[in-house]
Amino acid sequence: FGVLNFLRGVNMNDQQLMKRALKLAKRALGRTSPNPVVGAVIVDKDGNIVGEGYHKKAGLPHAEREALKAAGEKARGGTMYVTLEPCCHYGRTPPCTEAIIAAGIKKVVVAVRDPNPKVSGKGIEILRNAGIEVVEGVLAEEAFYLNEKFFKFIKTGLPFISLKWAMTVDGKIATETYDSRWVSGEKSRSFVHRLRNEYDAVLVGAKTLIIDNPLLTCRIPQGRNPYRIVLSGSGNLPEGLNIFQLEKEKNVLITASKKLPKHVSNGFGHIVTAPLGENRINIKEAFLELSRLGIISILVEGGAVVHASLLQNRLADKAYIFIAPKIVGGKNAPGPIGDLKISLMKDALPLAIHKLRRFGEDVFIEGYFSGG
Ligand code: AOF
Ligand code: ZN
Repeated sequence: FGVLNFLRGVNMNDQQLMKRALKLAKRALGRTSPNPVVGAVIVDKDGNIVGEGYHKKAGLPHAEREALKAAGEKARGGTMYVTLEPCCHYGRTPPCTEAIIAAGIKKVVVAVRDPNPKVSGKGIEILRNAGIEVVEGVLAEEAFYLNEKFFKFIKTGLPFISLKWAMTVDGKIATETYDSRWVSGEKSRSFVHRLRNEYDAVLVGAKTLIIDNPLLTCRIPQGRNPYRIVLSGSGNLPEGLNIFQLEKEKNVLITASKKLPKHVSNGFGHIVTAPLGENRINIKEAFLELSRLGIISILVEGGAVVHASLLQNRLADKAYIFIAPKIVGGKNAPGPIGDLKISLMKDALPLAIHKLRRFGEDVFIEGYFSGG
């Protein structure tokens, strides 16, 4: 995922129009999986916006077709700004390149190439061969990060995995008695709900599920609940958990057990039985299965053992870290990451910091792991 820099020589107008297309795409964040979010804007030869559109859901028309439909005849001779290279294949929907050519679009400005091997440069080539001018790389970096989940998934078949934790400045996610309500402040916690709205699934380990008994829902206006994935090797979960009160279809259990207690098999709409590897669940195999449900991104909300095994298996891509200006101390108070079998500092896993900001009193870090 190297940093993209195609921005030289791009005029402001192109950037502003692409920004508008990105904004349209963002409306559907968390709604289009396993497809990307895409936005498109069409301007006529005088630069007036004549059509806009975005991709709303997998199986529905692509952004380009939505914008073309909105523009109608006014698209002829115009320029399309689109956040992802137009597709040229028959998927659930027909190729956008055909629609763009048929509509008489003269120029297409693309933010990033589509990493989908069925497209990947071929869409642009088809447009050029049809005599359409194509400009690439306008706001490429923004467009890449907007679809980072899709980029990872389409290249690897694995979901994009983010670890999220809140800790005190002395690195504790709870006190010695495992009290953790709350480490971070209100603003941090409401940001987590925005993340839940954009990720296909939230995942927790059995221990966290039992101790915290969380709902794992998205509580913002117009939000939608992600799938709730529980990782439990034994499948031995108590009755009466809060998630059992919620929509069963969205509860997913990953387990190694083939014999589950009745209340557990009844409590989950989907059960992924993963093979045991080195007396731990083979998480990677289980994750590959999740694309069946359209899950291409997972927000992992603890605990320490789950975080550690995802890091050890090189499955984690990103971290969202909230640091609260509080100290609780305690030799036995838990930290965010379990054992990684690292004894020397030189073997520490690096985190590339991408964003730093504050939520109220808290400090917030967004960073990437390498090799994810
Ligand atoms: C989208 N929305 O606006 C664009 C996409 O199965 P299909 O026909 O929906 O095709 C999905 C692929 O189309 C997707 O993986 C990506 O490569 C390409 N572009 N997809 O869902 C869009 N422009
Ligand atoms: Zn398309």
